[in-house]
Amino acid sequence: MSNDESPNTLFIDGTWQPAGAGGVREIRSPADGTLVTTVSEGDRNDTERAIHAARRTFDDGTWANTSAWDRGDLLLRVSDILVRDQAEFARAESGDTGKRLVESEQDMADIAACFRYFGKLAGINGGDVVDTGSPDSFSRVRYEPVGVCGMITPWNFPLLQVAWKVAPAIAAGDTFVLKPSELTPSTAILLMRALDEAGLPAGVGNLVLGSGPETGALLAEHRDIDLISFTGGLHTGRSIAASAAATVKKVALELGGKNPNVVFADADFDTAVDYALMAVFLHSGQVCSAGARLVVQDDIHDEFVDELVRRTEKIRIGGPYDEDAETGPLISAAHLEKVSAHVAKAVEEGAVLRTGGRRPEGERYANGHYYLPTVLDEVAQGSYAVTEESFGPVLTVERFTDEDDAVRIANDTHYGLAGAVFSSDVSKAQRVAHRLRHGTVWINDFHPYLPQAEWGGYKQSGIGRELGRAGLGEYQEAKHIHQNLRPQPPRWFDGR
Ligand code: TXE
Repeated sequence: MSNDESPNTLFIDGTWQPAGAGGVREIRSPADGTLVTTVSEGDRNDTERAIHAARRTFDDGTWANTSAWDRGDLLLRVSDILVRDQAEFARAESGDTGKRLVESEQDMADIAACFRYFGKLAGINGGDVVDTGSPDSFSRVRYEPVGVCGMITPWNFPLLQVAWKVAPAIAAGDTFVLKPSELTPSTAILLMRALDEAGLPAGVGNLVLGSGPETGALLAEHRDIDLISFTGGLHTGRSIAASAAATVKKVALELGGKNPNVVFADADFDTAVDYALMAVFLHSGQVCSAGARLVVQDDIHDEFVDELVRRTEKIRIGGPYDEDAETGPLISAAHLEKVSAHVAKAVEEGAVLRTGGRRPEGERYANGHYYLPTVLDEVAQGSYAVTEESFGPVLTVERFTDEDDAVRIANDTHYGLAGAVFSSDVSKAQRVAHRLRHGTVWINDFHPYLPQAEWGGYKQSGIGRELGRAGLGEYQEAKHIHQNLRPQPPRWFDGR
C-alpha cells in the first residue's frame, strides 16, 4: 500500500519518521475487521538506513563500553514504564491480535518481568577466569556484545517475542534493528517510545516496520548485521538461515513446534483434561508451544476423548473485550484459510473429526477470523495432521500402550520445542521427561515458562536458546583471552 500521508512510525537513529517511499498499512482487528491503526511501512532503503545507524552506533564503541550496570538500570526503568502504561500496551496488543484483553494483560506482566530479569542479569558476570594449569600464564573469557542484531518477530505474542530479543541485546551492549510482524506493529512502536523515554541513546535501537520479503529478508542477508534473531515459521526460518549463511552471521531461530502432551492412565483425570484443553486452545492454538498433539494411554482413551470433546464444545469464543470469551479469533483471513485446509487434509487422510472443523455461526462472528475448537481423533502416527503445525485451535489424538511407546510417538516429529507428561507416578514422569527430545518439558502442567530458565528448540524447532543465562549468551560473544605472564623467546627458536 502507498499513501502520501505516511505516519511517523519508523524509529531510526533516534528519530520518529515516515517511510521514505511513503508506504502505509492499515491494521484491522482480526475480531471484527474494524480499523485499529495506520502505520508506515518501510522498504529496503529505510531498512538500509536503520542498519547503517545501528552499525555506526555500535562501531563508535561508546554504547558497547557503557557500564553493564547502567544498561541494566535502563532495562529496569523500561520495566517500570511497562507497568505504569500496562493498560495502554495491553489494549494495543489486543487491538492488533484480537486476543482477549486479560491475556494481553498477562503478557504485559511477563514482558515487564523479562525486562526486569535481564536488567538484573546485566553486569553480573563479565567473564570467567580459566585455570591454565600453569603459574606462568593467565587466561580469561570476556563476554562482549555480538554487534548489530537484526530481529524479526511474529504476530502471536508480538511484544513478548520482541522483549525476549531486545532486553538481552541491550543488556549485552548490542545495537539492533527490529522488524516486528507487519500484522501487529502497535506494541513495538510503544516499546520504542518507552526505550527512548528510559534513555536509550540514539542509534542503539531502531524500528523498521515492513513486510518480511522486503525489510526482513534484507536484515538476514546484510553484511553489517552480525546476528539475525528470528521467531516465526519453519519455512521462513529455513530461508533466513540460508540467507544468513552467505555472510556467516550468527543465527538464533525459534520456529515453533508440534508439541506432544503425553497423558498416562494414572494421571489425575480431571486435571489432565483441563490442561489438555488449555494447552491447545489458549489463544486459539496460535502458540509455538501449544499442546496440539494429545498422546493418550489406550486404557483411558475413549473416556478421556469423550470428556475432552464435551468440554471443547462448551468453550466460549469472542472478541478481545468480550468478558465471557475464553478464546478468540485467528490472526488473519489467510491464516483462517490455512487452518481450515489443514483440518480438511487431516480428515481426507483418515482422521476422525469429533468436533469443530468449521467456522462458528452467528452474526457476531461474521466479520472476524473465527474457527471452532476442533478435535481430530485416531490420527495416524507420522501423518500430515501430526507432523505439520496447524497453528490453530486443532487437537489431534494418538494412542500409546506403554512408557516406551509413549516416548517413541512423542518424539516422532521433526520439531522439538516443548512437551508435557501427565502422570501421578513422579518417577515415571521424570523418566519420560528425560527421554523426550523437546527443549522444554512440563510435568503435570502446561505452558509455564520462566525468564530465568532457558527456552529453545531441539531439532528443527530452532537454533540457540532464549531466556535464562543462555539467553544473554545468544547476544554475547564469549572471548577467550589467554595471556602469557612470562613472555620469553619460544624454545623452538633456541637453536639460534
Ligand atoms: O510466519 P512467518 P507466518 C508458524 C505457524 C504459521 C506459520 C506461518 O505455523 O502458520 O509459521 O506464519 C517475517 N525474510 N509460526 O507466515 O512468515 C514476517 O514479516 C525475513 C510459528 O505469519 O514466519 C514476520 O515478521 N522475514 C511462530 C515474521 O517473519 C520474513 C509464530 C514471521 O512470519 C520473511 C508465527 C522473509 N522471507 C508463525 N517472510 C512461532 N515460532 O511462535 C516473512 N518474514
